[in-house]
Amino acid sequence: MENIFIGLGYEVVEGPEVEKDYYNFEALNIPADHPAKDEQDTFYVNGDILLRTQTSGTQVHEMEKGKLPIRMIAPGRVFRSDEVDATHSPSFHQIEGLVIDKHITFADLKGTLAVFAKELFGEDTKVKFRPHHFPFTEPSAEMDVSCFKCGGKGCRFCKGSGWIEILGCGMVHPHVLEMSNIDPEVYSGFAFGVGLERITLLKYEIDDMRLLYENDERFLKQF
Ligand code: 2NM
Repeated sequence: MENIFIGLGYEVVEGPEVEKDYYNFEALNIPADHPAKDEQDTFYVNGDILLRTQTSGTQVHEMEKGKLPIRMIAPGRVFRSDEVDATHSPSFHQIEGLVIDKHITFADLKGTLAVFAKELFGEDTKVKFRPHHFPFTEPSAEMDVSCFKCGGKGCRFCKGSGWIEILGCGMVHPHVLEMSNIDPEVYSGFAFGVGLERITLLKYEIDDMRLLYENDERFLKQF
């Protein structure tokens, strides 16, 4: 995935796994009463410091540097207070992307993510966008790809629908730009977030996420 975005001219930027509440939530327009901030969902070190629940904080650090345009991805480990089961782990990985420049539109988002999907799942892959809500983007969407197992006819992987949900995305909320001292009257941008384990399980037909973490060589040697 990094290579796909490097090929599109993106920079790969890493940031801290232990983060301030401000960078993980507040600067991303996530209000104090948002359910994601609950201690049931987020691991807190203390009232102000936490284990990042998304890599977006890395994007905020980059926006604050004041060097524009930005074309970056932020890969890395994130943490959520979830019980372990076949599809959940308290620690997993994401890649989030951010582009900010003059005249960036939703068409740029769609074109970029369509290229990403084709490179990852094959040239015949189709994409579709469904309206969604994220506090940090407006408008927001989820992107589905045509099922890469059955080509869209419907099978057990896509639960008969022909489509598989792959990522969340949207146009960066003007308030998010403002909070990082970027003028939303001059600049606009798009952002997206992909869960890496989810895509890995789908792509390699692995039915239990725990297999990825157990370090059993009999499993790892298959790839
Ligand atoms: C997602 C979905 C939509 C996102 C937003 C930003 C930032 F920093 F620009 F505000 N970074 N990543 C984003 C947007 C992440 O994950 C599902």
